[in-house]
Amino acid sequence: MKLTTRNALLALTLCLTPFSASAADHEVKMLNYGTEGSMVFEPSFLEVEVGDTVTFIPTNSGHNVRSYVAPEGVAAWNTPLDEKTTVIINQPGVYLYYCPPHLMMSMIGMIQAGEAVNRADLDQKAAKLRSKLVMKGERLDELLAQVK
Ligand SMILES: [Cu+2]
Repeated sequence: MKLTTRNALLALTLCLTPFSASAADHEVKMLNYGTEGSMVFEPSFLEVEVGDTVTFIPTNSGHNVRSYVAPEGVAAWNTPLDEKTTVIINQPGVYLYYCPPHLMMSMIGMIQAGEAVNRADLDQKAAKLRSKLVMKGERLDELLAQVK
């Protein structure tokens, strides 16, 4: 009897392992100067799978990450300043975030997981955000153009 239970547990473990092994972590650096200019997230656009994680790395200091658009049911994030923080992307859709100290300089980024199910909400909120981008506002248009 004991042996049967053990075998059943082992079989279950083997079944679950491929799923947990497929979740990837993606790194986004917070930079004062990057290949796309000053005050940037790099890469600024990420395509991930649902279940993946994204880790924000404070390569330079003075930055943090606040979620602005996220699919329904996702808890908002507002990471501590200068702290490496990992978020789990557990709902399909598009996530738009920014660095609060450098919003005017368009320090923004986007994550797409699966289908862009919240596209209408994204476009509506992005239009509101656009008016707050004093410099390099075209970065938002470039990110929106990458949504599939
Ligand atoms: Cu910043």
